[in-house]
Parts: sequence; structure tokens; C-alpha cells
Amino acid sequence: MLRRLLPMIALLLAALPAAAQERVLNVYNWSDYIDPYAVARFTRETGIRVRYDVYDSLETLEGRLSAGRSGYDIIVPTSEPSFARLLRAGGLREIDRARIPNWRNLDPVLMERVASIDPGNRHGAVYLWGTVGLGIRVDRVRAALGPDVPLDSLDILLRPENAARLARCGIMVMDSPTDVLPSVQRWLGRDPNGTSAEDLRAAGDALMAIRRHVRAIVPSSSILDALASGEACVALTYSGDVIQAQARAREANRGVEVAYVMPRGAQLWFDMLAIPADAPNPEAAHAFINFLLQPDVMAGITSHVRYPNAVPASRPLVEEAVRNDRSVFPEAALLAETFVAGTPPREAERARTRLWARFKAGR
Ligand code: N2P
Repeated sequence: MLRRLLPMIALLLAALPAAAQERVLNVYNWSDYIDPYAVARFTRETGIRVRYDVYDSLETLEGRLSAGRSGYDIIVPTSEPSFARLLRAGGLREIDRARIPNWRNLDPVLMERVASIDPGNRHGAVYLWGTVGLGIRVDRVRAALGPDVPLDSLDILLRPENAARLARCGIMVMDSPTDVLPSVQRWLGRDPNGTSAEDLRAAGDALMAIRRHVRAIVPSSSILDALASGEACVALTYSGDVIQAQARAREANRGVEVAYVMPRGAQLWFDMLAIPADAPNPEAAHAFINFLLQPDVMAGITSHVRYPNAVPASRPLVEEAVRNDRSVFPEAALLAETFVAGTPPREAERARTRLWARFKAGR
């Protein structure tokens, strides 16, 4: 019976539109945040085709996800505030560990750090992590601020007299209040997660004081490009993006030397692999997470994007130059001084958005 039916089933399948037969995984990830080879290998090994979209700020990600029905199977929100908010709103699917044997490769210490917002780590795995700091052109900064300028502080950008001297060579700030304001507040010596009117006024004043020296407030992906091309000599953005820009600038060999400044007391963040509650293909999402958590795959990703990952066994497989790069893997003493952002209440979020609009408009 079955034997007679088989050719008919094959015929029926052939008549279906291609999309219905194909297994597709819909990924929504940060830009410049994976090794393209890993995606190709996943498709080759599983037959699952990957549709891949990117975002370059948490504001964009949350905007896209908050309405529901995003159509994505995998998203990569930062633990706080975005992952925490989505989780609280019931927007994330519980991960079935039985389908992810490679979960055991995850660093228990890192996973513990995000367990406070996701007890038992039931909804996400740490993918990559990093800090917020400055990408600088060392020669330009030294020329403008003196050869002995300390390269471990946001003073370079946030002291108005410094910004004034650097304005001509190009100052940029990534367009994300969520990932900029905490660092500014910390630099002011205030609670980085403070959301009182006084906290916000102080942060707003600090930003307005340098505003006329800032050439552009643009998405983080544009900052990466501007650092690589030399168009920006000081830019506030994510650590690995700066180090990617450094690599690109070296390759272009046009005399642009970029370095990462990790400020003392930097913002530390963890980006999470998560599955939206209404993911169309949760099966494929589990397969993808399991695939990513292999040491060799993760090593390829870290080598490519220059962010540390959460799979310790990948470390010896990471390209040597990246493995030994202190900008990628900060020293423990520096890490000990970092802070992790919190999740501001909705009211404060609105005030932050207004402040940011003023900063962008410059008045
Ligand atoms: C990648 C941006 C890094 C993610 N381009 C920041 N959490």
C-alpha cells in the first residue's frame, strides 16, 4: 500500500510551491555579528535554508519585536534591557534543552550572570559579549590632545575641551540611548542605571555640552564603516565593532590605525540567543542554537567578529591574533570594574527617548 502511495506523495510534493517544502530558519541578528561561513555550513549540514535580517540597535530590535508576529525564529537581544523586557512580556519561547546537547558547552559563570533575569536560564543562551567604549584613531587623538593622553577614559570624548579639539577629525556617537546613556552617567560618577529626573538631566547636559562638536549620531553599523575608512577619529560604540574596523582599516592599508579604548568602569553586556514565542519554525531554531554552540563554530565566529563568546572550549581554536588581543578579551581586573545595564521602567524610557531626540536635533 505504502509503496503504491509513495510516487503519488512525491508528485503532490512536487506540485507544492517551493516555499512550503523548504525548511527555512528566519534569523534576526545584529549586523556584522556572525561568520558567514557558519551560516553556509549550517545549511549544508541540515538542509535548512537561512533567511537572515540584521539590526544595529536595541531600539530597532525592540520596535520590530514588540508588535509580535515578527516572523523570526532566532533573535539576539542584549540581556538587559531587551531580553529581560521580551521575557517579561511573554515574548520568548522556553528552550527545550533536550534538543540542544551542546548546551553543556556553555560557560556556567557567564550563564549565571544572566540567570538573575532568566531564572534557570530557560529562555536564552549567551552568544557573544563585549563592552561599550571608544574607537579612536590614535595618531589623531594624540595630535589633538597631547602624546600622553590617557587611553582608558571617556574623557577623550566627554570633556568639552577635548571634543572641541577633536571636532575637525570627526566625532561620532552610535544612535542608541539604551547603550549610550549608562556610560555617560557612569562617567559623571552617577548610578549608570539611575533614572531619576536628576540623573537624566545630568546625562543630557553632558551630551549637549559636546553636541556641536559631534559630526554624526548614526547607527552602529555606520560607525563601524566610518572608523574603518578613517572618517571618524573618535566614536562611541561597541568593542568588537571597533576591532573589526581596525582589521578592515589595516587591510585597506591607507594609513588608518584604529584602536579600542575600554574606559575604566565600562558598560559590559551579554547578547542572548533566544526564540520568539511565536517563531514559525522553533524546530530549526533549536537546531541552529545547537549548531552555534559547537566549539569550532564559535571559534570561527569570534575570530571573525572579534567578540568573546560563551563556549570556553572554543578559546584555543580562536585565531591566534584575536585570542591574544586584550581589546577582545579584557583583563580580569578591568572586567571587575565594569557594570551591566539595568531595565529602566517605561516612564524613564520615554524620558530617555525625549532626551535623545533633543541630543540628535542639537537643541
Ligand atoms: C554588532 C553589535 C554588537 C552588539 N555589530 C552589541 N550588543
